[in-house]
Amino acid sequence: MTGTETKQALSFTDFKAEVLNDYKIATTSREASLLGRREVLTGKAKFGIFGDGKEVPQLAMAKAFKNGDFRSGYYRDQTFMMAIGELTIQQFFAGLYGHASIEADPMSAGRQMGGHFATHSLDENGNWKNLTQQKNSSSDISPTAGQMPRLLGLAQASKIYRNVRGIDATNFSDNGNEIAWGTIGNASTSEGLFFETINAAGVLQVPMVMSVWDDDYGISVHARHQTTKENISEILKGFQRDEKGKGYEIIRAKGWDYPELVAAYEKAAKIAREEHVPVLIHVYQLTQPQGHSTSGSHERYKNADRLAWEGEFDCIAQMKKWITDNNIAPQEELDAIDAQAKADVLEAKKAAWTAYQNPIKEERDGLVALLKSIAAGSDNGVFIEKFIHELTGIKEPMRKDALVAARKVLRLVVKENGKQALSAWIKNYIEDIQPKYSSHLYSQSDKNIFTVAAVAPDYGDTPEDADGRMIMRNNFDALFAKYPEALVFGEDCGNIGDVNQGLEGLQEKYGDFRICDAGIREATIMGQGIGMAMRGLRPIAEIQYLDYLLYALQIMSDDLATVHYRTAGRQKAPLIIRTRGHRLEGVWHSGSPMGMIVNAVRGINVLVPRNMTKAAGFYNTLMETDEPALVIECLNGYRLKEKMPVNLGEFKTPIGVVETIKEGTDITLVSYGSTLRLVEQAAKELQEVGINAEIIDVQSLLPFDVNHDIVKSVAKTNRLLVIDEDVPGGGSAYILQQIIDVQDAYKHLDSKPDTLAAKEHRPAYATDGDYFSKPSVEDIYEKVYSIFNEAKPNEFPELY
Ligand SMILES: Cc1ncc(C[n+]2csc(CCOP(=O)(O)OP(=O)(O)O)c2C)c(N)n1
Ligand SMILES: [Mg+2]
Repeated sequence: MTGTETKQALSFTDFKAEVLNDYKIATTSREASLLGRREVLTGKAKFGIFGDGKEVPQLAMAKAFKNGDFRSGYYRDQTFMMAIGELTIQQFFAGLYGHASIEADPMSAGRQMGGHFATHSLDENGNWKNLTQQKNSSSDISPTAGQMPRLLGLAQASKIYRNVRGIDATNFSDNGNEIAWGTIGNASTSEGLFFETINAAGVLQVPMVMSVWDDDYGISVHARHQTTKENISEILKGFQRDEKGKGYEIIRAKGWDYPELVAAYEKAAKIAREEHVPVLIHVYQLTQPQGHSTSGSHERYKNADRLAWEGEFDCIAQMKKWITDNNIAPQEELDAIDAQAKADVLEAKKAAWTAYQNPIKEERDGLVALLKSIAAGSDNGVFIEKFIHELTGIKEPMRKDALVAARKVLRLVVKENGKQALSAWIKNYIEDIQPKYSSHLYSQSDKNIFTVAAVAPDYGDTPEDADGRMIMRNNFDALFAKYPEALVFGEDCGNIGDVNQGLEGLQEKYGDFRICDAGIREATIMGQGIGMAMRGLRPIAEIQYLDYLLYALQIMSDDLATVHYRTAGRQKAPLIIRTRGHRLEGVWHSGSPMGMIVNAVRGINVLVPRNMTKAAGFYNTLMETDEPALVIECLNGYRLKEKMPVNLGEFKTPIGVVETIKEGTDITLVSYGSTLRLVEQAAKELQEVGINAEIIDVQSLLPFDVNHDIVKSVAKTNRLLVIDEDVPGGGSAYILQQIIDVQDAYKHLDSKPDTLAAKEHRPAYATDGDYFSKPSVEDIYEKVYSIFNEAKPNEFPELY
């Protein structure tokens, strides 16, 4: 044998091994889907959504996917996760069962339904791992196209790492060579988030490879109802880069054609990685052998012809045919792989089930032993025995079964000796188990917000007054100098330094990668921030006005607020969102929808500073933490004078701590943001009639008054009024719930705890619109006065 022959022989062996290994992954993945569906139909798992029919393109994508790269995709990608070595069959089933353990189900510790994938960016202490040494997947979310905004940021991070000097990229990037790989279903491309992201990535020229898995359907709805011309790559043709300008490389590949797919992904990766040009791969002619999910069957909406075509063009069947037609391996060898896959999946499934059930059974057995001993000494022994019988009779127990029984039995023994032990068992059990379902909504690392100490602004020997916006600007200057990984972007942020000039001149100083204009596209501005924060940068995403946060609120709520929680602490996105609002002019520049926001974004800190120094202090604090936050600056505060601190970038407003801005004895007035100036004025006027109000600035809505200082004030004044500019029952109701319910302030009240909010409608335009829409100084005065009129009518006769 000559040298060349040996080489060729070896390379064919290698080639064959690689193809067969791919085939094995595909067929194993398929078997997992088939068995997974059965697990749901027999009641062992609750819901199943699988990747069958999409296996082969994912093998091709996995081949081109390198260490350091990121995926942002959706629930069909199990084969890809298996191919990159980040999902075992046992883990697949652990996820399906909802095994609440990060070791058993590394995707989400059982928090997400199966089919939602993730890798670990953080270790168990919340510290970054080296992301350049592993293959990364950002954690999936269920809202269709919700993976798109973050994808943009994941890709943009490479651009920043390649172009901005001075950032310590050790854990995050090798000169920006990483690709962010997106996947989406054909029907989900109908969402606005898809188009917004596609356009933004074209503008930004980021290394993003976007795959559309096109199976012609979105559940039962055919492409003719989804996509113009039923063809996403056809209608995106205008994005193709050409002599007229930069854009995309658009590639089409058939979903069952293994060599075509491998070539397509190789080409796409080269373009994106080397040139930082986004690529769209439209993978068409895919199928869905078992229909959309376990909640229905596709025979209801696919006709016989379609079903027959899907059978023939099933990507695995076609791959098999290609292997045999090209004499890479004989049919028998592939059949043997199929048989092995079946056996492997069955075995891994059993192992996952046992691992999932064993601890639950042990916990239940512990309870049963305790209940037996309690029953023996109880007057209600027979009834308790019945619970024991039922509990032990459950073949596949849940934790819920044990707790329900324990809590019901507790009622039976509440007056007996057995109570003590059972009540202790229940308390310990909940204390032990609850974190499995509730931990990591916020950071539990040593960089959580409570680890940063407050630092007061230092005004030096000769304090100077300045416009609020100058304090903001000078403080940002100090922050950008201190943190090379910090960057800000938003509408009008770059060239003019934001609409209120809080970033004036900083683009010239720090360059247009760090101080950057963005298109008018709030959701993807948010996504840029989420994705870049997930890759170690410290983005500040600016939403120009609070009223327009709604465009981004969905992605804040679904993605940013949940990322740490839904990965049980293994991913984070310490994004700072900067916006301005509360009070200016007209329906869309005066909103203060704080109730909506705090109720939509548990998992994000929500900060409402009353002036620019407080706001700047929040940014300084946040840069030292690893938590996401929304900071709402007062829209009408940029031209108001404040003293200029000398310790710019260093003074820190503590988070979750209220501030008493006026001491008083008669009533506690609680407010935040722009409204406080009116409250202060009203308090002055109330003083004239002998009502001495205490004013508390909440400052931080999430978290809320962690030291419970407000109740201490109410204990002193015995009266409480909460004032804000949201609708009635909005932010003020939230605050009242915190004070009355969480802090138990009702014990100290001599008058009804009250709220004063804006009108139910949006604020009308101009001075009178404002006066008749939002609480005014007179409204606040009269509300407080009426509380005293009720308590002491002689002293405070009624006004009306
Ligand atoms: C915002 C939103 N709307 C509706 C749904 C329910 N839903 C889940 S998957 C799906 C169809 C998606 O079809 P496609 O994008 O083609 O992906 P495929 O399942 O076909 O791979 C729908 C409507 C959802 N998850 N999110
Ligand atoms: Mg589809």
